[in-house]
Order: sequence, then C-alpha cells, then structure tokens
Amino acid sequence: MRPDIHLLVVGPGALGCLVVAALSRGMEGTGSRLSVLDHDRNRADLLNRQGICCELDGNRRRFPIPVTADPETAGPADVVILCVKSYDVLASLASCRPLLTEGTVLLFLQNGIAHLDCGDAAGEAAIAYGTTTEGATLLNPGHVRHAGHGATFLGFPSPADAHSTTLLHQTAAICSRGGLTTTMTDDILHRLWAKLFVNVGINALTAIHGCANGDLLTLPGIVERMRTAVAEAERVARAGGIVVTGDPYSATVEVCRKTADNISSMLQDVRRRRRTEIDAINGAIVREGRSLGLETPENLRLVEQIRAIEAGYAAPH
Ligand code: KPL
Repeated sequence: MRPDIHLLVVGPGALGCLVVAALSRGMEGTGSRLSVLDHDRNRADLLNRQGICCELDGNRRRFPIPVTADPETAGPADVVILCVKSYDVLASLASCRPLLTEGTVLLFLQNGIAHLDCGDAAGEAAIAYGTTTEGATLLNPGHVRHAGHGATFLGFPSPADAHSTTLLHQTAAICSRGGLTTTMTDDILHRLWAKLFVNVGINALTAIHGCANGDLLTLPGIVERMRTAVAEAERVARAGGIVVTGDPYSATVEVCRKTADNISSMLQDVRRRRRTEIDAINGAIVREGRSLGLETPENLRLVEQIRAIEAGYAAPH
C-alpha cells in the first residue's frame, strides 16, 4: 500500500463536504493528500479561503483543503471521488477528462442509478461506485452538518485490477478512520438498488409534503403511497435481473425511523429552489419499468408532482 495517495473530491455539496471532512480526519498523520474540484469558480475561491466546515453533535471543525475550479491544477489524482448531483455527472466528467487516466480510480457517489449509464465518459479510469446512508445537511456553501450516522459501501461493478482494488481499499480505510464507516463490497449494484428503494420511498414524498423523513410514517395516507412506490421499484428490479434481498419496504420504514429528523436531500433541494434528482430516482424506475414493459403509476405520479414543484420555482414567491 502506498502511504501517500492523492484523493480528489469533485463537488463540495452536502455529501462532498461530509466526505472531505471524513477523508481529512482519516488521513491525518499520513503522507496522503486531499483536494477539491468545484466547477463554480466563485465558490471554489471562497472555499479555498475559508476552508470546509463540518458540524457534528454541535462541534464545528474547519478543514483548510485546497479548492480549485481548474482540473489541471487539481490533478493528477489516484482516486477521483465524484460527489456532484446525478444530473451534473456528464458535464463534470467532461471537465475532469484530463484526470481520468489509466491507473486512476473514478468513484461515483450519486443517489439513484442514472449514473450507471455514464461509464463511457470515464476515459481510462477504473470505475467504482459507492452508496451511503449518512445524513448530510448543507447549511451554507462549504458548511455541512453531519445529520445522522449511516453506512457507506464501495465496490467495483466488475472485477478490477490489483492496483485499483488497493486504491479503493485505502480510500475506504481512510474514510472509516475519519468517522464514516465504509465497507468494501463485491455486490455494489445490489447495494445501489437497495439505497434506491429507500430514496424512491422517501425523497419525493418528503419534498411534496415538506416534512422530515420520520413524519412520513405519521401523516395520513402517505405510508400507502410509500409502500406502492417501493413495491413498483422492487418489481422493476426483479424483472431487470437484480437480486432483491430482504423487504425493501420494511427497510425504507426503518430508514424513516432512524433518520426521523433528517431533511431529505430532495426536500433540501426544493427548499433552495434547486433542481432535484427526481429523474435519477423515481424517474429511473419509470424509465427502467417501461423498457421492461412494466407500468409504474405511483412513481410516475411522484415524478409529475416534483416536476410541478420545480416548474413553480420560476414563479414569484
Ligand atoms: O439518502 C437520503 C436522502 O435524503 O437523499 C435518505 C436516506 C432518504 C436520508 O435522508
């Protein structure tokens, strides 16, 4: 194992800042390096000056990490960790292209499954995926609150060479040391779908009702919609050859309980009048379902309701 790897986080949003905080804690005292690439030049300048700040249990810590908007300055990197929103993946890969050379691992950390089709844009890099149930709330640019502990899984969708495997193991170890429990898995696609079921059941409904995750279990009529949306997603997954273990609906209810006070990423987006990841979550179920000849009316309704909310952003308050 090399003690001095260079990790590059792309996209300092809520999850990106949480990952930066964990990696910087985890690599303290080692020769490894961390930097951040942000396509937004003004924000990159701001974060480069003020550092990235993470709050946990009321304690705030600032991490003075180099942040740049210039991929040439950011690289080369051993592991590029893509934390941008799912709809920004392709644009981000295009700008990172010079960094995606042979010997680099490109780790995707997005909600949903839309990014699984973006592999062709990854250049020579070895592709890995990750999924996390850590709660992260962005309070201000570069300032995140760790809003609840979860679990993170990393893995390759197909067997990888020894060099890439070592790099991903090192990344997982640094992350765990820094406080985000991270496990390598041979079955990352299964994990991505397991997380997708949870997002299908929680994200759009919290955004529509403007409520915290736990409130979905008490508001009248919501649990039925959640159960139907997750059941449709499960049918689509099975029809597409995904092995589904356990009961995705019970797992979703469990996440609602465990993250009861959390504001879902989609509700955070709606509150900031930002584009949501609906296309990568319920929209992906509708698309996958159609390609397999399955209708998914509850997911379609959720997509339409979120699109209507997004369309309303343009209107005056
Ligand atoms: O992943 C999440 C999200 O908000 O996107 C959950 C698990 C629903 C936690 O809020």
